[in-house]
Parts: sequence; structure tokens; C-alpha cells
Amino acid sequence: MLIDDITITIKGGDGGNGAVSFMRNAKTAKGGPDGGNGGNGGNIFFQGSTDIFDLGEFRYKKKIAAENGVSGRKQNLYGRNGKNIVVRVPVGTRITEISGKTYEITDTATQVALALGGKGGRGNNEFKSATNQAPMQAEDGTLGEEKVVHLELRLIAEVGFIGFPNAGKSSLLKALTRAHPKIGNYPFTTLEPNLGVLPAGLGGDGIVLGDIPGLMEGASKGRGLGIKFLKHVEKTELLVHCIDSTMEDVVKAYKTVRTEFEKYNKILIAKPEIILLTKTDLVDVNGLEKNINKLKKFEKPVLTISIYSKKSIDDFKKFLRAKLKK
Ligand SMILES: Nc1nc2c(ncn2[C@@H]2O[C@H](COP(=O)(O)OP(=O)(O)OP(=O)(O)O)[C@@H](O)[C@H]2O)c(=O)[nH]1
Ligand SMILES: [Mg+2]
Repeated sequence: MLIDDITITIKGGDGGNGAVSFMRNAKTAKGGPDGGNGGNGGNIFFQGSTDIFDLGEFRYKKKIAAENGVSGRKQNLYGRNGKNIVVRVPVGTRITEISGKTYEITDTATQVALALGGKGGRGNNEFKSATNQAPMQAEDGTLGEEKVVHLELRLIAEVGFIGFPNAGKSSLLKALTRAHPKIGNYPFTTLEPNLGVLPAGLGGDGIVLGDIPGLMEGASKGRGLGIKFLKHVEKTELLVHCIDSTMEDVVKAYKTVRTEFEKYNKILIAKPEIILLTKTDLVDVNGLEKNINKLKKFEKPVLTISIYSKKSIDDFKKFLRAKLKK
């Protein structure tokens, strides 16, 4: 299931305390102050990842705290800084603080600082002056920031797989990415959208693919799983309309889904779309050719694929990369 909404607490590490100490050794009975400074507390950053697909791990990790800074010690020893924590979240995560301030995680390179660690306190050595050679004073470290943040994964698939139930949408996502959606030989196997990332041919960020639950006639009136999932494809750059090539009437299948689209939002109708005939291993070449020709009248590119043909999968990857220029 796609966990797309969770609240967690994050806390930067506390700063270490400064030390009060005076130099003592065989030569110096009454040395000057040598209390070292405390280390800073660790910060908490958030960074996008395309290898994580949901916020599921935070179900068990509701509080994330960075390490505290270590207190200063005698002989002017500084305390070590607490280690920073980089929390990985899927690209497409929106983080909202209680104050209402929001951050969008849109790439894999940027680190967003969310909870800063406290500052280490100064040791007494830093307080010595001409008039005070033996300060008894040192600072305590300050506390790290603590925040409650709401994480929300907003599915921002660049390519959306849509179509009838059982058309092979999830199988396709599995064949193209490292995602592991549930696949079944029955309608409505997918109950929530799944995301996967097709690595970009040139390196860098991959292409986010979204597999949307199947649509049926009357979905806009609530039949099947309804059409609310279409909100997840509103922002896509390309729709891949999957049609099972073993279907009796592929033209009707196409039109049915488009009609439901239109009822949801006319914007979807205008979106770039390609038609993808799936499961081509199950049909003969002539039948396939006929279906391709019938679908050509919609004046969209008509492609074919079988998850059992590596070549067709590779060709489709190339097509997507070229289309999205990645
Ligand atoms: N022979 C063959 N079977 C396929 C192919 N692609 C998918 N299937 C099978 O078709 C069935 C449906 O596949 P899914 O990927 O679950 O279909 P879906 O479109 O995600 O279905 P919903 O989630 O119900 O909307 C499964 O039994 C798959 O194994 C293919 O290329 N060839
Ligand atoms: Mg599915």
C-alpha cells in the first residue's frame, strides 16, 4: 500500500556544555583556565530519493533525533559535534511544519535543513580577560530544535499508466522499474497508485512512472474504484493508455476510458497520450496488426509491448526517455 501521509517528530541534537577547568600539572600549580567548548548538536536534513516509493518506514520511526554535541573537557579539549542525520524521503514529498511552513522535495540533490542542532557552550577558557584570570563561568549548550512535521507524498508521476483493469499496467511498472506492485489475473488488483522510477539513460534523475488503478465504464459515477485516482495523473507529462491486445474490441475499450476521463476533467483529454497494446505475446501478428490499424484513427502513437519480450521493454524504455528527454 502507498503510505502517503504521516506525522513524525524530529529533533536536532543538543549542544554540548562548555567545561570549567584549570590547568594543573607538575610545573604549574595554579594554571589558567583550560575548560574546552562543547560541540554543536547534529542537524536534521531531508533529501529526496528515487529509490524509496512511500513513507512506510516512518510508521515505525515516528521520532528522529540527531546526536547531541559532546561537552568540552579540561586541557581545552573541544567536545565533538553531534553527527547530522539525512532523512531520505521519496521525491514528491511535501513537508509541513505546525506553523504551516511547507517544503517540497522535488529532486535528489538538495538537502533541506529542518531541525538544527543546538550550539555548543563556551568553556571557561573563553571567558578569561585581563580582569578575570580565573573565570568560573562556562556556557551550557543550547537545545536542538524539535519539530512536529507532517509528511505527505504527492504522487508526481511524469508518466501515468491508465486503462481498464487487468490491462497489464502494474506488470509494466514492474518490468520497467524496481517497484513491486501486486499483480493478479483479475480486475482491480491495484487499489492504490504505485510509483516506480525508470533510471534515466543519461544518468541523473529517472523518470517517475505511476500505475493507476483500473477504470471501468461508469467509474465517474463510482463504479469499480471510481475515478478519484485520476488526480494522480493530472500533473503527468504523458499518459500511457494501456489496452490488452486480447480484447474483443480495443476501440471500445479506448473510448470507454476516454469518456470517463472527460467526465473527470477535460484537461486530461488534452494531455499527450500514447496507446500501448499490451500482452502481445498472447495474440498472432495479424490480429495485432488489425488492432494497431483500428487504433490509429485516434491519431496517437500506437505502441506494442509484452512483458515477456525484453526487446519490446527495451524499445519502450528508449521511447520514454526520448519522449521525456531524459
Ligand atoms: N501473457 C502476458 N500476460 C501479461 C502481460 N502483462 C500482464 N500480464 C498478466 O495480466 C494480468 C493482469 O496484470 P496486472 O499487471 O495486474 O494488470 P493491471 O492493469 O495492473 O490490473 P488492475 O490493477 O486490476 O487494474 C496478470 O495475470 C499478468 O500476469 C504480458 O505482457 N503478457
Ligand atoms: Mg494493477
